[in-house]
Amino acid sequence: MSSAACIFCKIVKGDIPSLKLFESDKVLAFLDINPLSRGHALVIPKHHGEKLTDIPDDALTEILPVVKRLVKATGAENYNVLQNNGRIAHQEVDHVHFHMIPKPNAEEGMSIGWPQQ
Ligand code: IU
Repeated sequence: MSSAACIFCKIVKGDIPSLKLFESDKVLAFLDINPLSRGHALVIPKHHGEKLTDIPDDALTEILPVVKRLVKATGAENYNVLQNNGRIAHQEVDHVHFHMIPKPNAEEGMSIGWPQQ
């Protein structure tokens, strides 16, 4: 299932270019267009679903191993893995995505910059 208006579905289909890091039948990983740190990646199910609870288990279970591989590829020892659901929880793109945000060192520190509610 995909949503014609969904920007991440367009990335999955190749209608919008992305810097792909990993791709399988069910999962795509690509660099975030507005990274919070060098190597900030997004891992998404190809199946369109707005929130975590909309995604089939078989797609979800493929995602964390991909996140883990990306962490290892960066060599980062400090990193955040984030997954936001709903506007109040800072979700901007309504297609489930896991952020993998390396924090290479203290000088190159990450600032998420989310507003206080
Ligand atoms: P959020 O969890 O929904 O707040 O994060 C959305 C992320 O999607 C954010 O980090 C954006 O920079 C990123 N992004 C992207 O990588 N490519 C896009 O075309 C769009 C958003 I729109």
